[in-house]
Amino acid sequence: MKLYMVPLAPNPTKVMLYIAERAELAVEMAIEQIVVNTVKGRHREPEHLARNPFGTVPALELDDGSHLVESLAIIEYLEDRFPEGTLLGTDPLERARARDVERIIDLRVAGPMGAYGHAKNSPLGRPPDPEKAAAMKAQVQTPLDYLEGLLRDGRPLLLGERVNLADLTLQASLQFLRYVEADLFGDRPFLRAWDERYRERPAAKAVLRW
Ligand SMILES: N[C@@H](CCC(=O)N[C@@H](CS)C(=O)NCC(=O)O)C(=O)O
Repeated sequence: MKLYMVPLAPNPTKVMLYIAERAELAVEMAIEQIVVNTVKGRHREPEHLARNPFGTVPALELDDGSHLVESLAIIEYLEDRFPEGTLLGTDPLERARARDVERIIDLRVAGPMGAYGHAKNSPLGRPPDPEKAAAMKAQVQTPLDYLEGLLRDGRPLLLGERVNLADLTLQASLQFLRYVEADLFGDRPFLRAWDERYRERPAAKAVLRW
């Protein structure tokens, strides 16, 4: 299999962290990682559009040459195909809680965080937009409070002792914020401690560049 990705972007980073975390559990999925240079616009060229008509990364090329183009579907496929030591767990409620938190992060935090980063200091050269930055900052307050609340019981990671998809999804967005030198955590000491802790993990050290 081949993963078409670009290192800084949150959705590919989530999948890259996932592959690295599974490798730490000795699950080798033999996925070649190939950079699509989005800064040079390669994701909008025919070669990549043939893989993914929506022109986004990541895209996972399967052994039959077909592609999966949604990061969550890619991860769930890999969970199902390599079921030893999965990150989502095996108990139905455990899996549901993990997906619940992952969806909250992806739908309520990741989008506004990305938009906030671009509004503050866009690496794509978009002009600063203080009004949009303020609106995005306001949007993430309730979900960040929710995540801070989860960690307040002393658990090391978002779902407990074991690393979970939720940790990867949040960390993938945070890398982008770090790159643009922005911070949205405010006065949330548990999230800050979680961030430091997660970035000490071998998988994080292998994947995160910022
Ligand atoms: N829902 C998709 C979103 C993919 C996506 O929007 N990827 C971004 C990078 S994080 C991208 O390729 N952006 C380039 C563009 O939209 O032009 C997923 O979860 O994989």
